[in-house]
Amino acid sequence: MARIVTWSEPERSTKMADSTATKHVDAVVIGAGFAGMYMLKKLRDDLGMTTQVYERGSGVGGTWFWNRYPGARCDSESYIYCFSFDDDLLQEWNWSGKYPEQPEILEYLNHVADRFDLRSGIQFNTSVTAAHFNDDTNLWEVETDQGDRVTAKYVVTAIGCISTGQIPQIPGLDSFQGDWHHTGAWPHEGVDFAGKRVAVIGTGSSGVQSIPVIARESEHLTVFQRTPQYTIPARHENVDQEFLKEVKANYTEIMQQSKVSFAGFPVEFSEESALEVSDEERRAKFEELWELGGFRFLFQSYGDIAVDRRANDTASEFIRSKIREIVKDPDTAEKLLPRDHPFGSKRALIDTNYFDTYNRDNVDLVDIRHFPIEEITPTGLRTADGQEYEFDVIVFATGYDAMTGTFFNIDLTGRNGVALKDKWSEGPKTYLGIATTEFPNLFMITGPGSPSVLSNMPVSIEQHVEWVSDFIEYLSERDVATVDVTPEAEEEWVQHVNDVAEQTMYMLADSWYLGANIPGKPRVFMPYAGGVGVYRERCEEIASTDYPGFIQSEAKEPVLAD
Ligand code: N01
Repeated sequence: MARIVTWSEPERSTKMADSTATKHVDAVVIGAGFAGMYMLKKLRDDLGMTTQVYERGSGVGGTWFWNRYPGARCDSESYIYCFSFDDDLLQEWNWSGKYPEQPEILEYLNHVADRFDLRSGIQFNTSVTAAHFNDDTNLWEVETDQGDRVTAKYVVTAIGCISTGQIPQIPGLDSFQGDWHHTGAWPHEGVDFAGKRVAVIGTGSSGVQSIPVIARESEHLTVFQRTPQYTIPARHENVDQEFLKEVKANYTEIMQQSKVSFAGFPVEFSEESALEVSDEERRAKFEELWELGGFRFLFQSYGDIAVDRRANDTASEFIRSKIREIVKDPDTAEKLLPRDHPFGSKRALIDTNYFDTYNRDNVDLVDIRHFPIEEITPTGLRTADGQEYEFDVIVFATGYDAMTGTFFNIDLTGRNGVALKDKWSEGPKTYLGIATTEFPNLFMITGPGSPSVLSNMPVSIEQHVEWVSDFIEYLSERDVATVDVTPEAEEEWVQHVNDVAEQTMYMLADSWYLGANIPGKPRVFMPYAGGVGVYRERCEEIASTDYPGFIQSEAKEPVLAD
């Protein structure tokens, strides 16, 4: 088993609520990132429900509160990485970077919290430890690590998809005399790398973003790579103010286009085939998109690179040729060439000077595919070929127990005490990624089985929050006591999620989408790959036809627990 990163802050409140008192609210929301913040606004302000949000951090922001590693920024362009629900908010906020940096996103979310008085509904420094559905009262009984006891008709999880960090279980970490950090639990005061020998383990999004910055700041950097990556230059720059003006003049249409698009971005996807053009034409298009930078290379080159291996090979080989071109040392270039999975089968990456970083004199690359790290020693680490390395700081960019890990950190039980962990022991099972059978009145924002991590997150988050809040309003108007998913609807959806995934390249890589990064985790493709627009249509159809697939039980007076 991997070690799970403990997320805590030194300033954590010592105040404990009176553990004997139970309060009642209409809804408990877990988490105060994009999802929890908007959910609070919808339930408390728009529907007038008593709503309590619990957030483990000392501030809002979720992912963007915790991920303060050097180089952390979003891969979605800033003008579409934001809420769209309020026109004034869209108009008044000015992004400075084309791809927003972590501090700027956190500033934005703090602005949203102030603007809509969200902090008053959030209890910070508080982790929900348990949520049990009581079959007699039809209420959720929620407990926190601060001693709170609360009953609620509804529980909404807004816990993020990638929020439980994992550190591989390598013996000896406790003996290490230097400092070590996981990218997702980065110290707020930052880490001073000056004059230090640093190891970065992992070359996913967090590694690829932090490696170039740490290389500049440290005396020496050694990167430990298990799987080489395809990554495209981001071509980051300051936001063009003329462009921003144009965006603001057309925000409604831009956001609407994103909502019905494939991945939550206002771009047309190419429908051309990479196999129906000449080699010269294809190379010219790849070159043009490489120069333009960002996800365009994936979205706007050729439609079949996501589904056809031969088409994909053309893009994969182009990127390999770029790596050979950029990286001067042929041995290092060779180690960096991704060959064991197709482009786009793991999370697509964009970078700033990633490959070029390996041309620096103070950077080394160690391939740990064949000789894994065997032990962390007091002074560094040792790999399976007997090589010893010495470090002052080790950075774990080793990812997350994604999509399900954070659910399992909560003792979550539904009808008849069934534990979610047991129910999902062979992989997550949901209807639409929003609800799961035997867990009545529990809604998940961007849960497994929804487009979530395969999309521009704020677009998918807003869609879920609005759908769930419309559903809760519908249920309240009809005085429904509990709503649960039918086993048939769940089975059918899970099958559909699997069928769609089978048609994609995603099945050809060992990725966290499939749980492959966590030893012992079932190999199941967790997000929904059918696209944001198609998914939205399905959700809307369900909402407009009295929610087939859900069982609405007759109203009965809830009995408040003592
Ligand atoms: O984590 P990852 P991440 N021994 O799982 C390696 C989002 N995100 O934090 O590929 C050695 O992608 C692992 O190797 P391998 C985004 O959705 C977004 O980087 O499994 N190595 C891999 O290289 C992203 O996908 C943004 O063989 C081990 C790395 O560690 C997701 O978060 C920024 C290992 C982990 O990569 C997670 O990204 C950051 C072991 N035992 C994150 N275990 C932006 O929007 C793992 N590795 C920009």
